[in-house]
Amino acid sequence: MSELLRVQIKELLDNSRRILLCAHRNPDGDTLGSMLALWHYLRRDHQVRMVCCDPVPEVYRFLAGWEEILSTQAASALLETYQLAVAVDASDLGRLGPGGEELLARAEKVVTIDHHAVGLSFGDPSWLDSTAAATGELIFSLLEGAITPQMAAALYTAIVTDCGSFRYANTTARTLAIASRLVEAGADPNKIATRVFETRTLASLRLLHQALSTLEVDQTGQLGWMELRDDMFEAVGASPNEGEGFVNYVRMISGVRLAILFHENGSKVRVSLRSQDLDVGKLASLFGGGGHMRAAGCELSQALPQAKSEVLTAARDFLQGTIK
Ligand SMILES: [Mn+2]
Repeated sequence: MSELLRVQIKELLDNSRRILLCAHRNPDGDTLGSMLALWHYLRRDHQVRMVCCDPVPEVYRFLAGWEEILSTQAASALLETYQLAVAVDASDLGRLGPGGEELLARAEKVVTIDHHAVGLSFGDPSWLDSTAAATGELIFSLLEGAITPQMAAALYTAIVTDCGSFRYANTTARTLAIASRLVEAGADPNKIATRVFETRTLASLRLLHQALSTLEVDQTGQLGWMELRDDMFEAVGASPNEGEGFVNYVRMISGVRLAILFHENGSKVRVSLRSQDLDVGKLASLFGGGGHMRAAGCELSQALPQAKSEVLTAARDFLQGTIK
């Protein structure tokens, strides 16, 4: 199945002249690296446009071509039409953010390439492989044989970020084999790790300090949570994406099986869920969200105290096994 889709999508890419590539909102290394690798491949003999509703986080601004990524708004204003649109690392239309659906309507055909465990995808065809640690793995298999050093760096970044530097449960022999091939093709693991994992702004560390001061663990020791609020960002002058990955500090507490980050964002609360052994995708789906078994999220249109209380109640039931 996967092989058939790979061939079919490769043909569509090679035979379409005007192509739109879409990353998901709050872009991470996987969606950006996957999109950039496709862009480098296609730009040689196609008209190709990259779009993302949110700005590229500072840590990924070393990847060649990132400046070419337009906001959804800027791309819409061009009134272009496309023969093909490709959504990378996103199968749910909402993940493309405001204006995403309207932009896709300007394409004759829409395909999705993703590794999230979702029920239904908007793509036709939709290449969904939840055994892949990252969408970057799928893009690698599409472009294998044509990988330049710039594409290798983008795909290595995609993979190393989604598998937590090969530490997460999604890391497989295939993940490592592909990473090895990408290093052979010119990706520099030390340079990428330094940029992505070991370079932080002072504001982001001050933000972490503030967030950690809200850290709580319940009496069972199995449920941990933390808050990130709008006022914290203002207090330290951090940009909106600088709280990325903070949920992992909750996850690493010894004994915690379910880690939650409540990220207040205007009138909404974004909830990140992590676990070492539970299928948190199920918990996220109770609130209309989704993701992977060990990493998922949802968004609630409620004030922070209400959102917290609802999610924590469900989380306790989930841990006790009353929600399956
Ligand atoms: Mn991904």
